[in-house]
Amino acid sequence: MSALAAAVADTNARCQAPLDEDYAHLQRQLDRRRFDIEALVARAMGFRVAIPSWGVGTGGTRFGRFPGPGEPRTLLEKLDDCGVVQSLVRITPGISLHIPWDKPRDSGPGDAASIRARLLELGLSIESMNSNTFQDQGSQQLSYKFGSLSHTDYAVRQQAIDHNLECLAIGRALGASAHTVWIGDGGNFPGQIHFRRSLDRYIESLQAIHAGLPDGWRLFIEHKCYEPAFYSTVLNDWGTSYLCAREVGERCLSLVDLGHHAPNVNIEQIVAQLIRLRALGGFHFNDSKFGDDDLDAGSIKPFQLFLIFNELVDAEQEGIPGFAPAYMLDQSHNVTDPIESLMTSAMEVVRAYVQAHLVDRAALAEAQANNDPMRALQLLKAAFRTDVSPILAEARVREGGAIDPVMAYRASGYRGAVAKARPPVASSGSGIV
Ligand code: AOS
Ligand code: ZN
Ligand code: ZN
Repeated sequence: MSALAAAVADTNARCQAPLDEDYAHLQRQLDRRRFDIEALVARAMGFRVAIPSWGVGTGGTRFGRFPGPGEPRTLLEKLDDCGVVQSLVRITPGISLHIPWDKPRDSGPGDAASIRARLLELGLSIESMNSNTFQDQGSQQLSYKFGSLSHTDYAVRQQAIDHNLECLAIGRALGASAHTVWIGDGGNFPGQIHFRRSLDRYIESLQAIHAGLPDGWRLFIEHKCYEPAFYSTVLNDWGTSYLCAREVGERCLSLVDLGHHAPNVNIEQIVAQLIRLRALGGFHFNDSKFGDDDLDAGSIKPFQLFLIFNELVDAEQEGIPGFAPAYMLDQSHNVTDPIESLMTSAMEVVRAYVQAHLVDRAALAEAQANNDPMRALQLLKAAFRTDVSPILAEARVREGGAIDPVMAYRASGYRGAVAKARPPVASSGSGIV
């Protein structure tokens, strides 16, 4: 038995009795409220949120990066870490890759065949691809300093398009079915960018990428109102994202990264609008206080996360045609063990999903029809305040995961073991994310 499996068995044995007690108590409470706890466990077991390959490395800020011990140095090692997350939480079998950071080698360990084999072994799959035209790579001819897909120079745009097409080819070889494009294009000075023309060029470039999409794939575009350009960004908000997606093509959809909005923006309302417009492609979950995707999902604004899932579950229960958003974590781990952060965030996301199933929707509709805001809020709060932890833990146990994933992970000694096997390297490839 592996150290991880032994740690799961050992910690689960210690946590089982308290879980049984808490589960029975919650079941009585939910029975009273006429919710079927078994149906909720099934929901939790069916939930999926993907892990970004870059999330298993330490992130950083523009001031620096403080790598942790045993950082993965190759894609195969990143997959190993993703495998640990999945084996403990059991809702994260999907992985998202970033090219060129995760570009497979041409042959030998790390080539596409060995990656596919490792994925199979770990019970993982590649779900989506991400391009990188926000950094310059040593091997490229032209710089993205002044933009990529919207650059004024046709040759730079073409280089960026070609890179995206290469991502599609790599993704196809690895079994992916979606591609996310986030660009760093924008301006730092008034007048630097011609707003209308840069958007025209961006859309035209995306159309070329859309034309190269393999069958069955979706193309996600990710808006962001600031950074790395601080005065203006080319794809600045969800409305622009929606309009661009419509012009690009029918398989192009808008992706919402929770950290990419101005303070106080009502993200759950944006989510509802995009659902209504049949344009919601997916999510990058994280939390943020002031900046970008700096903080772990659910760590600062769990009620906002719940309200977002309230919209998603409402759409799911209504059976809106074509509603199939892709969920992924996208956050920068600066001071924690990335594996612990990813597990905790995945659990916070599924928690919000299950809580959203506890909204009494008929009563909510009635409160809305009767213009009774206090009743409406009470109904949402009743769902949000329910501690669904026993449901989530029960779902993990039934799938062979850990009742307490962080406890099991620490007990396994995984980080100490990989710290020995993976001596630090100058650059881990993931850089500052
Ligand atoms: C950047 O802010 C975006 O969130 C992207 O999703 C980006 O590709 C990712 O964070 C990796 O840097
Ligand atoms: Zn993102
Ligand atoms: Zn971001």
